[in-house]
Amino acid sequence: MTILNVISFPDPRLRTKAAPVAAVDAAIDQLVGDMLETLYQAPGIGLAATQVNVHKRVIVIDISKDGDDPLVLINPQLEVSGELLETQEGCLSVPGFYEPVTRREHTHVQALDRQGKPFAMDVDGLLSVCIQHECDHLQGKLFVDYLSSLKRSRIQKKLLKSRRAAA
Ligand code: GNR
Ligand code: NI
Repeated sequence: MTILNVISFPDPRLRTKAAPVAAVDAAIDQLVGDMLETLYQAPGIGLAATQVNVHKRVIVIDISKDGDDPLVLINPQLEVSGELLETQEGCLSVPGFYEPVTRREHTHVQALDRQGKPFAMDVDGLLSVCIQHECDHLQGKLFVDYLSSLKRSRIQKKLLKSRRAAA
């Protein structure tokens, strides 16, 4: 397995819309394995293929404390419902920034698992937030898009500055 490079805001590749996976084959299994390794190493609670510059509808998530409960979503389809709730969100592609984002409470998701088998689940809480956040990535959307343009441009400026300093 390989740790993949996670691209960060404002990289325009994060704006790419991911294509559906046509077949859950060995190449997709390898991608899922590499994404899980990248997620655990980061560490993070979710990773969308978009963030590793692969523009396919693949997501990996693990919100468990011990990092031993991976959830793989291929070609996810979401229906959100319920109350609006605000959560502090962060993103591996926006390192170091945490800001409140308002989303719907419930998520119904249908997807294929790592074996290509369809499944569905209804979730709330952090898992619901995380699935919505990851599905946004597959559409080229980032949590900073929910913030004011002033906040977003400040974050962009700081990230570009720290990247220049690191280079
Ligand atoms: O690791 C992550 N933590 C997180 C916290 C609150 C809301 C969403 C997230 S997802 C993020 C990992 C990431 O960037 N996934 O795309
Ligand atoms: Ni993210």
